[in-house]
Amino acid sequence: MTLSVPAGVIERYLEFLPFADGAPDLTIGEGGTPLVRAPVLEDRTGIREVWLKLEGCNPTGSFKDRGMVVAVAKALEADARALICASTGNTAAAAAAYGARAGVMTVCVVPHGSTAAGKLAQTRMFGARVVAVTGTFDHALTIVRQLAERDGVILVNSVNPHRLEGQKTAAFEIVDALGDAPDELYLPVGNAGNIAAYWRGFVGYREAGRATQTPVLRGFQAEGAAPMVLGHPIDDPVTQASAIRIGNPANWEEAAAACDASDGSIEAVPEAAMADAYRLLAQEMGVFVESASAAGVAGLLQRRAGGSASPERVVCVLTGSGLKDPDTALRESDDPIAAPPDLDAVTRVLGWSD
Ligand code: AN7
Repeated sequence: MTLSVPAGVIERYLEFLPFADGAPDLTIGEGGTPLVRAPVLEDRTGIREVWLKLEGCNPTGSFKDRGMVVAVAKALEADARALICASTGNTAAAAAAYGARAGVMTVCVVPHGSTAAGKLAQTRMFGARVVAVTGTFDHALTIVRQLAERDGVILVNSVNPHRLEGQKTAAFEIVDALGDAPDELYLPVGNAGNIAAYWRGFVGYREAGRATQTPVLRGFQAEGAAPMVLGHPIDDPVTQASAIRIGNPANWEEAAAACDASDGSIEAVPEAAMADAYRLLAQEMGVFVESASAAGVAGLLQRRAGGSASPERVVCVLTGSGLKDPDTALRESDDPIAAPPDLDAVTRVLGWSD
């Protein structure tokens, strides 16, 4: 009997990816993430179908793995000596994992004190060299762009075109699962790579005759870190959602063009709305995401409350796992109830005594 081995995104979508000489042998099992219905959101919004794309189920717990596997495979083709990235955490974890897998040194420059614990733990365990700068993500990106001018040092941020090529595979999976593109796609926007990548994917599939339509793109930035909503970069982005604390998105132009072409929008969501969506996803849907990932759901609820026209089928992209950021989860949830180790005491603290 032949066992079928789950392939990664390169093998599954090779014809749409930039590998002229066949698939490189690199995967940690990225892609193939669940797409699940969200009846709670259908009830709340009146939309016939609301689907959640659980990108936290990727090997390192975020959507970044899709782009990183392609970027690192291309870096190997180019005889990379080192990979380098700036990151709010998830790019770093993905770069470090694929760097480890490929046997290439990885350097990650992160903003000091604002990288979620799970992301740092992963990145360190994968053996990356981590530099924490006393500044923002935007400072870190400026620095790594310059370091990447050195021989053999490959920048694996989403300004690396291969990253977005890999990330577009998420759009393919959605169409493959639903039979066509949804009417609207909701997702958080930080460096604005993912929204651009989805657009590439949906357009590519339509051009290949695999979908009849492309979705309206609905991107959401945190209110205190919303340069694309304000229309200018900001020096000091502020949000609890550290993944998207970015003041000058590197993919601004491509993302804005994609949004316009889709007849879509980039809007701001308040902190409280993101926190509500973060808890709602966990407590009523059993889906534990990191807080940035809840921005798309917060945006969906905000638009419906504003009375916007109702699409029939929407997908919310949940970009990262809740395990990435245990500190926020512990802050936003109930403390355990302390009790001595006996039945009566536990019964009493539960309020179950007769
Ligand atoms: C969970 O890891 O920028 O708009 O350095 O981690 O494509 O940047 C992360 C971004 C959304 C925003 N959700 O995506 C990084 C980084 C999560 C994220 C985004 C990020 P882009």
